Amino acid sequence: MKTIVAATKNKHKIVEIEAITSQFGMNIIPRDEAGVPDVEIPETGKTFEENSYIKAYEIMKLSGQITIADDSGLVVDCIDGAPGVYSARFATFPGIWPDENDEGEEDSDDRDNNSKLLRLIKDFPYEERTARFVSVITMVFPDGKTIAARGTVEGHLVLEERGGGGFGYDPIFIPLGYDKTFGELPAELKNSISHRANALKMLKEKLENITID
Ligand code: ITT
Repeated sequence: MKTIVAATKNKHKIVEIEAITSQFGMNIIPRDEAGVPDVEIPETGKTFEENSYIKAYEIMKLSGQITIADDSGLVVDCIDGAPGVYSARFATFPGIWPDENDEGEEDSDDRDNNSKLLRLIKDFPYEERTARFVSVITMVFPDGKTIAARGTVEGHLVLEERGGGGFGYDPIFIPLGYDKTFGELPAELKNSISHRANALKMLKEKLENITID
């Protein structure tokens, strides 16, 4: 397999994607190392699949190389699936579950996103605080051929942040079958059961069934 460009600008995702794919012998390089200029790709899609394709296709055009993108997020059942595709922008995206503490900044950081989510779910009992992480990985080849794979991991949310590992919503997410959050569990464990791991494993299976020039 040739070198594959990762379309993401999120350093945590890069580390996880490299750790997971190194086990299948894929050689991933971040977009900046592939000479891709520091442009923002607008995520205008309404689904993880649409946004994942937009990012992979645009970065493939700029790099001229096989590219993968990850579009991911947390889907929380008791608040109608929010933040979903708006996970990275939850605390500041206009009109998405607005709350009086929103500051109206362009980018939201993990702490603001987590505190907004915790305010919204605080009155729900544990058994109703079910959620899943979703990752859609799309691989686009220079000839336009596209392969996409969706991975999920189910779990529950806790009402205070626990652990300093991972990123994003990890400190409040307990994967099903465990009693610790992704922020507390070792990175190797997260990388063996996560939504991203499941999507990348499925992508690998799909790649084994197609012919690549
Ligand atoms: P790129 O678009 O450059 O890849 P991004 O962080 O903006 O980076 P997304 O639009 O896919 O990526 O948003 C993903 C958000 O979902 C991320 O910022 C976290 O808030 C959340 N998320 C995704 N995977 C996660 C994980 O493994 N652990 C915790 N939070 C996660």
